[in-house]
Order: sequence, then C-alpha cells, then structure tokens
Amino acid sequence: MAKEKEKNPTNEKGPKYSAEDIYVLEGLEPVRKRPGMYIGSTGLDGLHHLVWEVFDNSRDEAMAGYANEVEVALLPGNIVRVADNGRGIPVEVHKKTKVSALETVMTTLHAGGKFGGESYKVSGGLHGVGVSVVNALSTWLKAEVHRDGGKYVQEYKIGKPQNKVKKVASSDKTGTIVSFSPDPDIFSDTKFNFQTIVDHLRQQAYLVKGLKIRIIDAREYKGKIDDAKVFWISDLSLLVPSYSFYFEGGLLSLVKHLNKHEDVLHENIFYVDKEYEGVGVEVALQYITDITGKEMGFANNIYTKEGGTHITGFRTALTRVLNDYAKKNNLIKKEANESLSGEDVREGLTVVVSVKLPEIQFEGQTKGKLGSTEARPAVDSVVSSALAEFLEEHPQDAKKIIERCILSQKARKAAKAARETVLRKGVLEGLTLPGKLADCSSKDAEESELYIVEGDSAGGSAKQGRDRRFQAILPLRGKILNVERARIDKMLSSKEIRALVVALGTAIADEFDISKARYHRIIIMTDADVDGAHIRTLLLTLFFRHFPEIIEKGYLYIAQPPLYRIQKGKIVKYAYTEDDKEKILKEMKVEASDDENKKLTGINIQRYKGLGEMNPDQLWETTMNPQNRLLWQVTVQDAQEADKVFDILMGTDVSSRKRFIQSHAKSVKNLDI
Ligand code: 0RA
Repeated sequence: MAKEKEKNPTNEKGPKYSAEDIYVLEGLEPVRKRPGMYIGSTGLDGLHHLVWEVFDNSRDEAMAGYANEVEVALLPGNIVRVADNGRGIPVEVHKKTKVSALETVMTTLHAGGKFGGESYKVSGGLHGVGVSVVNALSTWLKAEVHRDGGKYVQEYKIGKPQNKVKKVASSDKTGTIVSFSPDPDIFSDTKFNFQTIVDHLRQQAYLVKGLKIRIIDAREYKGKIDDAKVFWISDLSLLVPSYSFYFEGGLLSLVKHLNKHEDVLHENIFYVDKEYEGVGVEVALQYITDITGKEMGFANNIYTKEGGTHITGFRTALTRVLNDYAKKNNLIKKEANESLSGEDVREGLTVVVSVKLPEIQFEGQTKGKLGSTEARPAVDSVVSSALAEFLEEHPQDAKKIIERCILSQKARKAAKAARETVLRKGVLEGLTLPGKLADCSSKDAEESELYIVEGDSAGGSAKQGRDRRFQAILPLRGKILNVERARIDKMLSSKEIRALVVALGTAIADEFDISKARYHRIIIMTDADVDGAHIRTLLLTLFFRHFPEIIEKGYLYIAQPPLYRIQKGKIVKYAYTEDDKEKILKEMKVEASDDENKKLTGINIQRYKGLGEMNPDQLWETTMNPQNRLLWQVTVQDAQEADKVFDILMGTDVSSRKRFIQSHAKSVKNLDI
C-alpha cells in the first residue's frame, strides 16, 4: 500500500507535547490537510486504520482491566459502530478547557488516553493517534457514553461538535459507543472489507486473552436498525453475518491454532505470561515434525513483521536454555562445537512472542521492526527461567525437542559437507552437459533460449519442432523434481535438477555467477492443467529460492500453450484463453457452443489437453515461434506467490491442498498462479 511521502517536520510520530501541553487545544485541520501523516494512507489501509484506532481505545480499556467485551458493527449508511463495556469516557467539564472531557478527547489531537495515566497505555505505535483523528476524517461521528447512571451523547460533523455533551437518558450500564462514517472526500474508497476486519480482530482476540470480540456485518440489512435502543447491536438479533472471538488461553490458543493441521512433536505447549521491569512478556511455543515453523512477534499488539529486539531476546534465550538442558542431561557432549546453533533449535518451531511496553519504538524499512532496547533483556529473562522450568517439568517433551534439534544439527552438518563437495570448484563445471539436453547451436547467450518441458513426449515434439539454431530443449519429469526444496545437497541429489543446473551454466549457491548463464530466455513449458501448474510451481519455487537473480534479470518466462485449435476450411486459429475462443468464433460467424470437438457449420474446434497432443509443427507454430507465441515474463512477485502456495501444494495437509486446487483450478488454467 502506498504510503504518504510527507515527513512530519518536528517528530516522526507527530508534534511533541509535554504532559502540560496536552490541554492546549489544537484544531483538527492538520489532520484533514495531511491525513496520510496520521493514518498512513488515504487508501484502503488508511480507511481500515480508522476502525483499528477506535477499536484500540476499547481494547486498551479492556487491557487496563475495565472492560471484557467489544462489539464492532458495520451498519447501513457506511457506518462503523464500536461499543465496549468499560468505564465510559469521562464526560464532566474539564477545569482548564471548560468543556466536557469527552469533547476534548474527540476534538483535540493527542488528547486520547491522557486521563488514566497509571493504566497500561499501550496503543500508539506507528499510528496510535487518537480517536480525534477518526473524528476529523469522518463526515459524521457520534459518541455515546454510559456512566454515572446516565447516557451522554455528542455528535460531530467533520470533527466539529454539533451539540454540547448532554445527558439524554438514564442508564444502568457503563461503556463507550463510537459510531462514525468515513469522509469520501478524504478516502479514495470508503467501502470496508469485512474479511479484513474479521482477520485483524481475530488476531487481536488472541493477543488480549479473555476479551470477547464480536463483529457484525449489518450493512445489507433491509429493516430499520434503531441502535439508540440498544447498547449491543447483537441484542437486536439481526440475521446477518457475524463472528465472535474469545480466547482464554491467549497466545497458547494462537499456537494451538497455528499448529492445528501440523503433526506436533510434543503435546504440551510452552506458555509464559510475565512482567519484567515494566515490560509485559507473553510467549507460547511448540515444535512440529515438519521443518517449516513460524515465528511471529507483536509489540503492543502490533504485528512486527521485521522482528526486532523482542525476537532477538527470545532467540538468545531459546538457544541457551536448550543447550544448557542438553548438556546437563548428557544429551550432547560438553566440549565445544557440539553446541546447538540458533538454526538448529528453530527448525520446525512455531512460536509467538508478544511484548507490552510503556514506550515503543519502531524501526526498519516499513517500521515493522521493534527497536525498543528494553524488550530484549525482558524477553530473554522471562523465557530463560520459564523455559528451563518447562523442560524440567516435562522431561518427555524436553527429550523429544532436544533429539529433534540434534537431528536438525546433523542434517545441517551433512548438508554443509555435501554442499562443499558438490560445490567444490569445478565440480559442476566439470560435468558435461546432460544427455537429455538438446542444445542449440548458437553460443550467444543473449539470443539463446532454453525450454524446460514437462514430460518426454512433449519434449520430443519440442525437439522436432524447435529452431535448433537458438532454441535448446530440456525435458524434465515432474515427479522427480518433487524434492526437499530447502536443502541444496538434497536438491542436487536429483539427477533432473543437476541436469538443469548444468544446462543453465550459472552453477549454484556460493558459486552462482549470472554472467555464466548460457541462455537469457529460460522458458517453462508445461501443460495447461493442474499437474502442469504443480510442476510450474515447483520450478518457480526452485528459481525463487536458488536462482533469484535469474528472475530479477528477467530471464525466466512461462510459455502459454493454446487451449483450442479452431479450424474453418483452410483457416486455422489458436485460442489461448476462453475469451480468445469466443472472439475467434464470432469472427468465424458462429456463436460459442459447448459442443466442443464437433463440427459446427463447418467449424472444427479441438481442445488441447496437453502439449503432447500437438504435433511438432503445431507446437512450433503456437508456443515456440517468436512471431506467434505468448510468453509470460516471471516477476519476483510471481515467484514469491508460487513459493507461498508451494507449502499448500506440497505440504502434508491434504485437505487444504485439495481446497486450494479446487478454488484455483480456473486461474491455474490461465497461468494466474
Ligand atoms: C480515560 C479515562 C477513563 C476512561 C477512558 C479513558 C476510556 C476511553 C475509551 C475509549 C473507548 N472506550 C473507552 N473507555 C474508557 C475513565 C477514568 C475514570 O473513570 O476514572
């Protein structure tokens, strides 16, 4: 998402105020002038930021121990309504400003949360800017406070109060309800994405254990919604989409959820939630048998995708505690270089680390990295003692974990040795070009093309149909590609992949040299079906992981074979998409028909099921001849995407693989993977 370019002249996080200055009124005009500075962007990210901002205030009230329920409802008229059962924002008239505290909070920049000073004030990170910013960017906002036996209401338009805070009814409840409608003059798109909201709030529910979060999508509800009558929208029992999240176990529940479809190595999940010198530290972890784990960090409930000091503290503690335990129990030898490395102890680990800090600092390219130095010793200390205790109390689990780490270490050592052997200078270069490769006669890489073709039969057609001057063909059998992608030695133990690496000419890993590439066009040619998509995904992943420069240079392509051959008399046309087919048929003056492979008014439509069905001439004509062919240049993003779906396609979780293939079958056909 594009971020605003302007920089705040005084401070990264906004103008700096001391505690006394907070009562100096500042209008909301700066917010409307430079919304991006306060909410990141005026696109969809910024729009949803409004919801997070209002939600965060209610969530903080819950974290301070005063609320346990928050309800977020999308209402007709593009209204978002957030209700909590906390203390209610104070409404009494403020000494200095002579206006209601509620009005001050709603109309003053940076006034949010400055009242309850001693409470755990954790919102604020990148954009914890206060609800007044939401008010400034809304055409309409209504604040409703239930406290001291009354219900108090104030409404605003573009941040300006429309009435004094007034008591409109008596109430036996306490809490705050904020409803707002985003200003279309500010946002390029004001349509909220329900799924985005659900996903974000589910994550928040894991991060704040014991908090009940309800999300209701009543935007399409046709009847009247009289929300003044109820505190919770759910009391109206509307038949609309809704979700409820409540996780008693906090991060323990999250790790359980993340490992739901995994084969777990040990039953007990390690969990700790403790404070250390003013820093809250919550950590949960569990190993899985697969090598791909997950490591997630949060700081003040904000996801830190680039890690930071909390993650560093965790890693240090994990490595030290596991080594100490292993040595103490004679599971590894005490002398040096038997120690488990950080990589050894993190293989197959699912862990979530969440810290709560009174002051928070972010750094890194996208401000996704925690910089606060106090998080590191806090997490290190809390995890060190709690994890040591966990291992003592669960010797069975401990044994499995250490054994697994030792196995990772052995595999890593073996991989390193194998890699050194394989890569020993000259080994790959010394190999002759693979027998399966039908090379081109040109030695000029710039004009040379390598077709990587699925299957021997299609490979045969391609060899016959090609222009041998500049086109080389390497047939690959897909199944053999199905190897462990993370390990270079295992990968190179596949004859097929070794052949590919030798053909490419670039070598691999430390020896990789793009200038030695033998072809500047490397073209993946697979069938337009699910198997073809699978093999293409494997190859994309292989290039993404081990030959990223080839992709960056723009050398990698995907061939697009036609789906149909359409013939009328002497005219033959090829359709590469369903749209193409419609167009061609229209030109040939027939309506599209489902009656494929039948002659309709002298028109013959042949559907290609695989490359193998094409004779060499047709393959040349449709897919290899530079004059006619359609090539898709692979971008790093395409490959990254493939790498992501790789786990789904190759992982042990058969049901999600099936679901993926079913839901993507169509796009796979269009190479839209
Ligand atoms: C400061 C003080 C008090 C309540 C709140 C803030 C508060 C703010 C929001 C925003 C959304 N929901 C909220 N709930 C509470 C109360 C101080 C007191 O009563 O002593």
